[in-house]
Amino acid sequence: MAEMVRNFIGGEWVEARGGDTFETINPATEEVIASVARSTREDVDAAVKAAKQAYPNWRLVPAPRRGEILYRVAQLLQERKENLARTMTQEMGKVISEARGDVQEAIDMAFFMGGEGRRLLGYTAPVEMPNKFGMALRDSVGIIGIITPWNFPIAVPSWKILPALIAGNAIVFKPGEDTPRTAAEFARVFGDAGLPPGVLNVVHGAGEAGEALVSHPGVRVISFTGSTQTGVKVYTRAAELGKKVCLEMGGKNAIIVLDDANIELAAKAIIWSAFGTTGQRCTATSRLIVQSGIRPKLIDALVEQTRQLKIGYGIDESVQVGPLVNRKALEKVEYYVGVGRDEGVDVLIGGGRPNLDKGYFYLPTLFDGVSPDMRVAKEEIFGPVLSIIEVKSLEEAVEVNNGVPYGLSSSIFTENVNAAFRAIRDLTTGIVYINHGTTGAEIQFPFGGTRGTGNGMREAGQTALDAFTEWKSVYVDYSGRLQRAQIDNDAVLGGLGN
Ligand code: UN1
Repeated sequence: MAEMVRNFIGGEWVEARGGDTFETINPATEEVIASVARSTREDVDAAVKAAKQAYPNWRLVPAPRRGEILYRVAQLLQERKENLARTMTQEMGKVISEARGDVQEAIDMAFFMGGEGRRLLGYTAPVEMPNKFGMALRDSVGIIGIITPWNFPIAVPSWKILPALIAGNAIVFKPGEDTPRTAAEFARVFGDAGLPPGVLNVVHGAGEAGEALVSHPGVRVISFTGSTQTGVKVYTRAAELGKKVCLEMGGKNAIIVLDDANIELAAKAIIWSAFGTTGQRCTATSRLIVQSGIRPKLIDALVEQTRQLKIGYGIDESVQVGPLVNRKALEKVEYYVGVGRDEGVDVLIGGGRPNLDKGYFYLPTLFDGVSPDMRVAKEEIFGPVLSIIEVKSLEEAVEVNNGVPYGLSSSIFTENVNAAFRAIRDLTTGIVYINHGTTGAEIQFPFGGTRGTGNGMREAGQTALDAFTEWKSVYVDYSGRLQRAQIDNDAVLGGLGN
């Protein structure tokens, strides 16, 4: 019997008010895992109400105390890491070692943001008059709406929930509809760590719940990670309502390999970045930009290593590539492989489904002979497909790298320090790697991208706090009299004259 996954509202596990449900499916076995509350506007309303009730007390809990709860969250995540990872693999298909890494990112973030409880730094600066003091403080915003995808079902929510909490906000969280059970177990950790009821609420569901959250007048900030298509809708709707939005959307990330690169290192990094998580990372490598001299040897190595990848159910420790998350995702990959073929690419390996009776699997696929203007070189496929583009020089490689609508991550393999530093200067992505694949960002640095990847905000690091705080500038006049500057200002504003 499939279990029931409920909403978490005001510290209680509750079914959707209308009683509707949907199913979550194991993409490797196609078995139903759980029946899940399908939330409507009413459920979102109830969650916002619970958050509103909890917020006034939570914002007054001293930040170091809030930080202690986050440390406790980190410890519980450590204790439950294996179970959380297994649930994740069952629910969305990434291989178990990667699922452990996903939970680890949340642990790292909880320790990091717990520490922010003793910082949340503002600043003071000199002021113009004697006996006057000025400071800028980070203040909480209120109720935060968080909408996340299924591909990093614990890491990505943690990048939003933890900074929002340390800053003293209350949250309504709508997780991806493919990973509700993982999200529910993650939310349980916060309750068990002593977070007061109503500070973090979870509503499961699809578009309707998401739309209700974005449109709710009680929610001041929306932090969204997901597809560009949905992200743009979120941004548009939120703009009408004057809300602050933090967007993390697609990527079309490239690894550049120059002739002088360490070929073994480059090949391994390309395989891992392109086919890890079955290519379903926004940081995944979907383009290889390779200089002509090294190209033949590198391609031989890639074809050989791709052939050896073990595909299957990621609960098995020896499996390296799991399934796509659902049938729709699989069909999207099939569609794009068709587009590639029509555009005249050369399919070096893959290009079809493996011989397995069940599951949404697709063979890791290498496209050669790709030119930068092809659709497969510009559009996000979000699957195990790597497009290989040949270039003559570093300059051309940089131009190809930068010439896509996205700007999340990029990488260059070279042993030449001058080339590496030129790349750091000229690659226009939010994240740049030297001699390392395009994935694996660490939580203490800003995470996010340029161009169509986002809207200029960044997650992780201290910059994460920018989405979840308002600056409050405070002036304290301790002179005990009306000072000259104040009179001057009043004169300007109120026409008092001198
Ligand atoms: C994502 O793909 O949505 O850099 C996040 C990485 C991970 C996070 C990726 N730390 O690959």
